[in-house]
Amino acid sequence: MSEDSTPTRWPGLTRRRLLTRAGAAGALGGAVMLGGREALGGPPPAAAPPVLPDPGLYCRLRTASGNAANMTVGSVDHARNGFDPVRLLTDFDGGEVSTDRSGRTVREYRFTAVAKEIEVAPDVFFPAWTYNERVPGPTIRATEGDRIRIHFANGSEHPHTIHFHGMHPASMDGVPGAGEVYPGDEFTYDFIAEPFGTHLYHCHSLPLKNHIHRGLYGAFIVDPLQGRPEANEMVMVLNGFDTNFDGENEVYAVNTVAFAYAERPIQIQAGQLQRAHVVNVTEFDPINSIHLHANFFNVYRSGTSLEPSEFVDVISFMQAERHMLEFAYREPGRFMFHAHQAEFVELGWMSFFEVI
Ligand SMILES: [Cu+2]
Repeated sequence: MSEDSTPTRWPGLTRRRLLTRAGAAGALGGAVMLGGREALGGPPPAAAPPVLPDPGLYCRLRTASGNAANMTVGSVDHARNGFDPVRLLTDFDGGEVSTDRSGRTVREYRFTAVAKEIEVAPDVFFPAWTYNERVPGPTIRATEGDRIRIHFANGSEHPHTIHFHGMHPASMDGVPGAGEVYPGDEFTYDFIAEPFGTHLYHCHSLPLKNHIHRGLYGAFIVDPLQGRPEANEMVMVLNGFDTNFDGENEVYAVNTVAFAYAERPIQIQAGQLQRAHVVNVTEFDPINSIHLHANFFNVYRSGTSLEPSEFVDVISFMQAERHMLEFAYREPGRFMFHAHQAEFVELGWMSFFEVI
């Protein structure tokens, strides 16, 4: 299979067909085949139209030996995308900082909505709608009580908003009628960052799921006034991409690119406290999850407490649900973490920590 074939957008490829094709392709390996059949509850009915081989698919997926990890073949051009999942992990944006007359910290941001084609897996492109040409949008980070001012310009062809999960006046809610911005217009969202926690923002124009799944979302982290113990912090936005617009995701990821941290494991130190802000924005599937191998983590639901509520090794997320997780690895080694829905794993949501 040639690697230099023209990138396709898989116009006729549904997730059902993708999985069926995977099942039909012995070369792909058992994990993908089993996953496809389990996910579909059996082979397609006899009356189903014939499934033709997708010329690029077999090249793009493989089952790696060693860690039994599904991965993609080839790599995504992060420079072309303009963002790199490895950098997104720790790319916290405190904005342009000033102080108002009362002594309050003010953090200002400039967001622009623009359409941009992004590569979500090698040679798999998605016509995204973005904040500042990246998916997810910038990770806004503030301390509770800071004033947030987001100057939002709409450089796209559709109306959009920025709706924050947090506390704010109705006029700042970022919904149709309160902060919706038409193409070419601008609006400034202005509110106090509260409560502390791991939050998110997303477009709230209609139809809602279409605007969200196109890529208009990001993390919004508000730190408690008293701070938290020193840790290595990272942001993980769980997302999916319906690349053929059939109402189902074909690709799943953490921070947009399928298998990004399987290709390049996240380097962390043994014994060091890790703090992950995990936000689920996956549309079309009612639930997502995260599971760490060989370890357990403390859960701070929505990041809104200073004390953990659970100590587990897997936790689920509804859309917009988020958890702050804290954990440490005792010994060096390579440890998987992934969704515990096997289908999501096979379609991109599989990652590693490289503990050194
Ligand atoms: Cu929108």
